[in-house]
Amino acid sequence: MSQQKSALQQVRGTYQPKLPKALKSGRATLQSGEVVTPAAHAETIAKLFPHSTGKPLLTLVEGDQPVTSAPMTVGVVLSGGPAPGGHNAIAGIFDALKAANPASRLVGFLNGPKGVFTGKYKELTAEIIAEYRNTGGFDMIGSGRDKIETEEQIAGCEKTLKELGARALIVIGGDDSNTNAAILAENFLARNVPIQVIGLPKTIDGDMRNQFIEASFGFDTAAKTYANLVANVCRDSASARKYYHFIKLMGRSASHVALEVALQVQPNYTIISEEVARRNLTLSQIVDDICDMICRRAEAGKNYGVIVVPEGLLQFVPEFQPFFADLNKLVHERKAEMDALPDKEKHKFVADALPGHSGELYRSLPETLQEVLLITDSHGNLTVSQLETEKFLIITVKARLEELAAAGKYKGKFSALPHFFGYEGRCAPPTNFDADYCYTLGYAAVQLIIGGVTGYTVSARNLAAPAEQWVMGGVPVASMLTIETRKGKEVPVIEKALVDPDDAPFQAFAAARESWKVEDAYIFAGPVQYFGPAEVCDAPTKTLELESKAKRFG
Ligand code: FBP
Repeated sequence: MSQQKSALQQVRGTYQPKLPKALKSGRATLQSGEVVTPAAHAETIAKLFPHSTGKPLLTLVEGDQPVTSAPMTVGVVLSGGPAPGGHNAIAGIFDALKAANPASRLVGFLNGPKGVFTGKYKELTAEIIAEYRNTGGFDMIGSGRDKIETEEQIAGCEKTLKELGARALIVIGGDDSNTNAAILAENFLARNVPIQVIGLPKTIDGDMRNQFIEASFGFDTAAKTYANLVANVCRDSASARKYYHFIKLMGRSASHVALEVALQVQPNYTIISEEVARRNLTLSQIVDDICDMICRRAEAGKNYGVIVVPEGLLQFVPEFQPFFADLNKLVHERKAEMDALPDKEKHKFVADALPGHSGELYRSLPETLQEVLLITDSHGNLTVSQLETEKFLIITVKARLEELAAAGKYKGKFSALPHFFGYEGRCAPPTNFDADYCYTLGYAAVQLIIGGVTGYTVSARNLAAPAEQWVMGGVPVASMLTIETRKGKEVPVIEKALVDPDDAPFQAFAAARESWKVEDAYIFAGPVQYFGPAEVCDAPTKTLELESKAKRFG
């Protein structure tokens, strides 16, 4: 990385993240609460995680004694896609370790979980940490999408951690990575290996959340960064008045990012995948609704506008659901045969091998979609970031508008441009919220380690309030697990929290969206601000604000 720093980077490097009161006091202690059990498949999960189930919720409260510890070595690993604030999480871990005992050490595993089981790491010194405070990205130690799952991988982790004399491993990741942390913790507990494993909730997708973890880190910065970009496109659209912009936003299956951007910016149309599933909307119904808006805007003399599309959309469209199930099965059962074929033949092979309607649907898709649909990541997730859903929608909307024009029902001009905003936001410098939140998560993780805890994810509540009032603690990972079919097998995973159409954020969007269709009601979010009034710089997301007002988290 470049040694040169921008003026903003230099000043921002000196920002001291805010900590909640209990942590700031230096006397945080753990208070046990109720025992929590999984909402579904409780018995199966108890059998798979006998040593990690039946554990209580933990809350960090201000105690009487300063937090101290014997010198210890802790390892940290970043897992999955980057999310703004990862470096601050590591800085929080470092500072908390040193505050408890200046002789403690922090080791960073390189390039994701593989760094743990293959023993690739570096010691994180005060100088290294100082370079990365309040910066975006995961480049301090790198990340990766490998899993820690097989016996060999678990044995590799144990070997590395024992060689280092590590007391604990902190896994910074999303639902899949925290699940892996639970597997590792259970394995160590079962064999009396004295190494603790703690998870931190990371993902810009905002889908690793529940009543104990109100937000995953990185969502705030990523959504605000995209909101600024989408608002800029809205203004360009209203200025040039000649394009429809179809903007796909990252977020994997969940539409939290799209919904948050819609609430912040009020573009003309936003698709929410979870609503599509709830109302069983077919692709042609979605397209008809978009075309209806385009016709109405044309009548008002507006042949431009902005349409936001969540990247996971196709997985929620009812006619695509059996298709994805068939495809998933095929890709995993006949992978070797497929891999041996050149692309063109592979697509024909897939179309022929898929049953009935699924085969026809696959055959009807553009080649770029056909290709991407065959790729999954190491966790069995579809690589939706590469699915050009926005282009597919443009083609489909255009075809429908031509039919309407031929029938004399549409007289406008349709010129559309595709965009995809994802990588533009995942490594943005963290907002004050994420800078504070990540630092706090890291700081809290160390308190859990000192408290002797393992198999927990750091929990965070009251996040819509100022940082001083956040309530941190720990939630047993096993209590957040459910059973899902991945790569054709039933496996324990943390359930992804999708947008709930009954919750306050979607309800607020649904109540307002009709008036955004023909009016240009755009709100210009503006770039993230780091210096200035708290209402500008420290504001939580609309999602958190609305949920907190509706007392979603009680
Ligand atoms: P995770 O936080 O779950 O790792 O994913 C974040 C994300 O940005 C998703 O929104 C996106 O679909 C995916 O990563 C893309 O990552 P990749 O480029 O590795 O496919």
